[in-house]
Amino acid sequence: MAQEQIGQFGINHVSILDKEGNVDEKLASGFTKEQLSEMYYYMNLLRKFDEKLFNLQRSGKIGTYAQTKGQEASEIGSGLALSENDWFVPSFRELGVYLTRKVPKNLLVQAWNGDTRALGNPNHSHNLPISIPIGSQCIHATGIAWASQIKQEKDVTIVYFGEGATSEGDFHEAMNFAGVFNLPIVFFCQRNGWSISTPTTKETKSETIAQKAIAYGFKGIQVDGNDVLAVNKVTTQAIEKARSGDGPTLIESITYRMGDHTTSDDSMKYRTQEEINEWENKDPVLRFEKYITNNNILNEQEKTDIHNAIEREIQEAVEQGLSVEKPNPEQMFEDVFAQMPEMLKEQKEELLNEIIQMSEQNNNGGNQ
Ligand SMILES: Cc1ncc(C[n+]2csc(CCOP(=O)(O)OP(=O)(O)O)c2C)c(N)n1
Repeated sequence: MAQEQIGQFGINHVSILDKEGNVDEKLASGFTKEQLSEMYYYMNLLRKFDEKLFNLQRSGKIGTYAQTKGQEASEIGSGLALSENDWFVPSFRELGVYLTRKVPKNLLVQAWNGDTRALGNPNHSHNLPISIPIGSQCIHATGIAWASQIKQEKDVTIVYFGEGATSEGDFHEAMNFAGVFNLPIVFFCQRNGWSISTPTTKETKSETIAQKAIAYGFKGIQVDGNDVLAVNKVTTQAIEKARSGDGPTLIESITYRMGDHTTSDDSMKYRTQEEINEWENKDPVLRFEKYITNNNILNEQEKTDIHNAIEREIQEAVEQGLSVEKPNPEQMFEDVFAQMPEMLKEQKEELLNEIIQMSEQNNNGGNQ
């Protein structure tokens, strides 16, 4: 029996900022003041907007909400690496990427209030709506990237998902196809520790998520997802690689979901306060704040101006988003298929009949 090693595979982990806000100067050089200010604005906007949406749910003003707290660096660092025409394919926890894509904030309030008109592609922008079925958006993203390749367009597609999605067939089919066709796509896994109550260690036996790319013939890379500079650098490189025709990358962004899974969850039933405290020490927003302050990138006045602008913008977005007239229930059947299939037509009819019956009952009740 003869044995020889026919391949050797490894995964790199990238970080630039440590948790005290100190940087690896060699890796940090190259970011301009403008870029760093933009990151500072978006990281803080996301933290504040997320808090606001959470409070709106708690006060009964919007429906179920999925917090992004803790994932600011992962979302802002990657979102800012995209060009306007790139395709953004989210799951449901990418509020920060929507912000960097300049989707109006009032529409985001509206969307989390259950209004399907809000993110239904009103301007034919390259930002897809929130996707709830875990992993299914990976297939859509691969299809979009394939279309860009066939049309010889230079747009890159980025698809976001949690590590839970990597247990779904859809993720593997999308990755395989992307590898075989060398598609212009970046798979961005926000590995945030938990898939509702399932920890990452029960999700996969793999040491890293990034190594799953090796099986499909392309590069996987791991990044400190609480380090906005590292995430931005790694994502920029992956996007450039895809744009120049060198195919897909899988990015594993290691971060932590500091809040509950959604406002319907109570994470204290399955994780400890010690674990949360440990990650609070690596808070991406505070870490970046230390870097910005210690290196005098922004002075106190500049920071105050940014925070005041954020407060104002959120206030306006909430006022506008909540004052929109409620959609007609039929609306949720629109914009799904170009031609509505029979099954959906029947469901729509059934709903309309139920609404008529309910309103008749209410009217009768009111007359008694
Ligand atoms: C196909 C499918 N199965 C189950 C669910 C229920 N579900 C909603 S969120 C979730 C966990 C997702 O975890 P992960 O992909 O890691 O993303 P995270 O919530 O951590 O951002 C599950 C199982 C679903 N939405 N879709």
